[in-house]
Amino acid sequence: MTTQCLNWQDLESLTDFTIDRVNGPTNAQSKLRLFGQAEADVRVTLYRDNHAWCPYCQKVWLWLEEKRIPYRIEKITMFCYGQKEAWYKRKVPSGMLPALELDGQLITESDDILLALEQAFGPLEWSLRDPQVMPLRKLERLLFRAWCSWLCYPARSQREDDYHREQFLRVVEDVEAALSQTPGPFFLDTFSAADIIFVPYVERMNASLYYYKGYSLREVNPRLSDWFDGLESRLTYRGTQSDFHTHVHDLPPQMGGCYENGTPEARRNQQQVDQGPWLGLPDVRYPEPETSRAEALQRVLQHRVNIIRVNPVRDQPLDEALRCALTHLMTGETCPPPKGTDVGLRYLRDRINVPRDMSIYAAKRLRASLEHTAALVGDQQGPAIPVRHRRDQNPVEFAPV
Ligand SMILES: N[C@@H](CCC(=O)N[C@@H](CS)C(=O)NCC(=O)O)C(=O)O
Repeated sequence: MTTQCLNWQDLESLTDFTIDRVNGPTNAQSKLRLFGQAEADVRVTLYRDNHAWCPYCQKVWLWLEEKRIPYRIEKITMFCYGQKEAWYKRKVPSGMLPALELDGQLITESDDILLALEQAFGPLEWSLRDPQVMPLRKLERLLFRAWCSWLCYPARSQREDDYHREQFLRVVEDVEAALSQTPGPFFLDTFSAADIIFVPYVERMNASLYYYKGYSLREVNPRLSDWFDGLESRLTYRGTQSDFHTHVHDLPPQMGGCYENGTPEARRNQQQVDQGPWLGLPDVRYPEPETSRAEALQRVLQHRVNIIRVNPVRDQPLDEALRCALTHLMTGETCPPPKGTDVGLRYLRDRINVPRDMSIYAAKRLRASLEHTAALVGDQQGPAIPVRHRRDQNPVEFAPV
């Protein structure tokens, strides 16, 4: 059914989504985490990247959340999407992330940070230096290198691509064997620092190989599949979890390039990740929460002035088009947007970031409504997502208004 789109006030009345960012579940928007303790108990400040793209930051972030250590969060701009804050460069001249202050002492390098945190607060089940964890850390580095060799260099022939694929799959077999040493889904008897070491890059491998190489890590490896399911049973992980669309477009500038192999599977996967349908992608398996649409709406309402200002279409037509998409999101009713706004709706569809902006299902629902609404007036895609930098994502454009 075609209908008139709702106004902003009507839309506001359709969401009461709220979470406790200080004491509630892990989420990317928090600036302070207390876990029920007093602010005076905070001994830690984590400096992490504004968009939650940095894998090393995710490692420390997840560790602090699992241990429920009270901490403050300062968000820093990465070189690939904007200018590094001068005050941060005075603190950390290289500008590298993450960094952490513990009782006023600055620590850089994610593994050193975790070791210092272990010393202050005790290990997350097993220390990084535990003889059971050390070989797993080595295995993670082997997997990382095999992934880079396959993804981050252009293959001169199909044979060369196949060779790197086989090398990677050999290490994956070792990972499967390591995971099968315990009856549960995790590397050791319970979720621990050993899993945290693997989380950031295995999440990025799952996304990037699906998209650029047509290889579905999570679907074809039973132990890794169980491992992902085990991670997703934890609210801590869900709060840091990204999605395929975000990763496949944040990795190229960070890795210095990601190279596709042109297989029919890769082409099909690229089409789905970029243009939907987003539900059903193997980037998430836990059931969709009832609040996903209300969450997406609440997040757009919070930033709508900037969302409209930075859009290539802008102003009144985009304002109306966005309300059409949000009406579809919340009511399921089709609202044709003004002519020529398909580009603007797709521009936004391509720039929703998980978990920076919202959680994974909220983003899938919002992308679907933006695409559904755009398709009513045209098939023009938005400007291509840059691959050498992501200055289209400069956070200064989203400073609070
Ligand atoms: N070995 C370091 C690596 C950290 C690292 O490479 N950080 C990157 C982001 S993933 C960085 O901060 N680069 C500077 C920037 O992109 O602004 C660690 O484990 O902490």
